[in-house]
Amino acid sequence: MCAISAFEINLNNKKNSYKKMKSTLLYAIAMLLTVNTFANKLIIQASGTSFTPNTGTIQLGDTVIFQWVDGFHTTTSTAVPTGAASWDEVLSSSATSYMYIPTVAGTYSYKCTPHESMGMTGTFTVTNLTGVGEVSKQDVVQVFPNPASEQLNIKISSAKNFSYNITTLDGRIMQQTENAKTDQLLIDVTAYAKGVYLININSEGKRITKKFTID
Ligand SMILES: [Cu+2]
Repeated sequence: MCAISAFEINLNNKKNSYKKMKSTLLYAIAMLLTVNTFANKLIIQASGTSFTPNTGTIQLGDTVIFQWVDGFHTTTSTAVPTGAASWDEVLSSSATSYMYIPTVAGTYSYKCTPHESMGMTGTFTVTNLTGVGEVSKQDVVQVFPNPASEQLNIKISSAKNFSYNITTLDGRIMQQTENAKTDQLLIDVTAYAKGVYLININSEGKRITKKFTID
């Protein structure tokens, strides 16, 4: 939102280049919408005797990917927030990545079991969705039935403009829509393969991610 304010000031100062600035502004808004539409990834590489980066902050709905670079390692949780899943996975030439999607905000600590004594540990922090307002409450968006097989209902109790996309767990976009304005969506999922998907809903700069299953 700061970027938009800066552009607005520029618009007032340079009226003769108004048209050019306007198209730049629209482009910037389009880019913001595009960026907000995707869940982010925190990629943590395991190499030598360290994780890189070994700290980081992400939002709920983002994905953590541990990537093997060399050697033999594990990624093993040592502390997770209450209600979050722990993990213990090998990272080696035959298991080169492990993906973890936090479902609870808080601080997560992990280690590499063989190299813990050499300081091969790390943490990441998962924050609730950015922005202020009621839309960050999980019950504002209902996705049902779950699991679904033919149609998915999305009910949004604050009928604001929103955009959404549906992705696979590894981030492949199944479909996306900008500027929906309704309190209920009916999505045809008959063409979806069985599995777990994420629906990311953006409304006024806030994001909610819900997981659902197709069976
Ligand atoms: Cu290691």
